[in-house]
Amino acid sequence: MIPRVLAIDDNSGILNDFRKILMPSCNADSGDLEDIEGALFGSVTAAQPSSHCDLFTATQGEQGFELFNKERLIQAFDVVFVDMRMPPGWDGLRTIREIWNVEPNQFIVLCSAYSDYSFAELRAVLGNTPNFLILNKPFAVDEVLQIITSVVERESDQTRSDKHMAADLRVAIEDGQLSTMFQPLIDLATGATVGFETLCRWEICNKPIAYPDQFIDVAERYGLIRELGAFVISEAAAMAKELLPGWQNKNFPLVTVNVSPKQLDSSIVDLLNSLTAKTGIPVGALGIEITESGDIASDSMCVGIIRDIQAAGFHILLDDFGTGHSCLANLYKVPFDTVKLDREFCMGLPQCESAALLLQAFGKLLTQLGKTALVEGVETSEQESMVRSYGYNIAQGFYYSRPIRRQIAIERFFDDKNRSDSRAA
Ligand code: G
Ligand code: G
Ligand code: MN
Repeated sequence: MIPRVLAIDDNSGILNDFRKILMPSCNADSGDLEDIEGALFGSVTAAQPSSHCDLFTATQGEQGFELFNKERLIQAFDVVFVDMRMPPGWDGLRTIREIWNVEPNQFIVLCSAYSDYSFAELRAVLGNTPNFLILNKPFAVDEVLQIITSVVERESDQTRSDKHMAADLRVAIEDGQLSTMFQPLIDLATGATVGFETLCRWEICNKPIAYPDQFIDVAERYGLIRELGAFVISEAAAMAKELLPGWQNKNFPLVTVNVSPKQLDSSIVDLLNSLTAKTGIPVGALGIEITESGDIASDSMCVGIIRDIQAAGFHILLDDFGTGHSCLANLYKVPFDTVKLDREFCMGLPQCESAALLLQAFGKLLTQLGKTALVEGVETSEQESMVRSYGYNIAQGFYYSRPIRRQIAIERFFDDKNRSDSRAA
């Protein structure tokens, strides 16, 4: 892949030199600027054909940021070079801050001819990030090429492809390309659908662009999980509003939504409250599934926010319990209403005796702790009978349904309700 580079400098002579170094096959304006080129870079003939980059240039900070913001949506930049002083507009520091504001992992090289700030001062102002370098002017051709080569090579193929996925995902979020599916949650006592888990999808014409396991992880690492989460939560609230007339089991939410611990900041409580106020759904109709990644119980900020969400009236579920970072202390230190046993256990049934024993013991424990016990991954009627006998309240799995589209989910919910109504009558 050809490295993508942006150079922002108010000296058009320097930009021209960047063109000569990085786009040797294109003829930059030659002639009048060749004199200063020698002074700054030495000979540009050192550039090899392999040094070819996709180069973008701007002469002012604002203009450079606008170009960055537009082009990053098409493809991420590998390196951005920013001049320190660019009167009359934004200086280098302001420009860098604006760029990091929209793309926190962008690798940036600050080019400075003057020691306006010491390296330590710049670090103090800009924060300690590995994605930052200072290049003192005048610099040599080789230095520019080496920086670009090392940044590009430093990144494994995986990192580069993640970075591109992050750029695409940002566009997908902004352009409304994400969608949601809903998987039924079944009351094991009555067999009725009591609610749905909301699951995010990234598809075009029903073909996945990427699976949630991949893009949720990328969203978390590239600062996109809040925007993605806000979309999914608003879809969940809209779904809950549709289902509201059929809500019977008020101890259990109509719709749940996955929230990763990285989304847990104080803004999430405001977001949830404003959505319930806007849609008019009772807060208890929404459930928040907290994925068990890391040790939530020892993270006092995380626990505090979960408590705030619960105090506001939302139902809290602990997701994927029993695998990964499962911490038993979560069961009493964090106020979960429902615990979802990871599908791994149920999928071991009926052959695996240990899985059966663990499920049985956890079922009993959760009941004694006063939690709603939900088991995931039910794929057969035999598994269903077993988990029902172990005291689980709610089940989820392919035996009942795969995640389905919203309209189908709504029809199924009200069909189920009609059936259970006629059973009761
Ligand atoms: O739907 P699927 O089984 O492919 O989902 C894979 C994983 O992605 C699940 O563990 C699920 O919790 C997670 N996931 C799906 N949608 C969302 C979402 O909207 N937000 C978060 N944080 N995780 C999600
Ligand atoms: O981790 P979380 O509970 O969010 O995962 C939900 C995902 O688990 C769903 O999107 C779905 O794709 C998957 N899932 C749900 N039920 C089953 C099941 O019975 N078997 C398998 N293999 N996967 C399931
Ligand atoms: Mn989940």
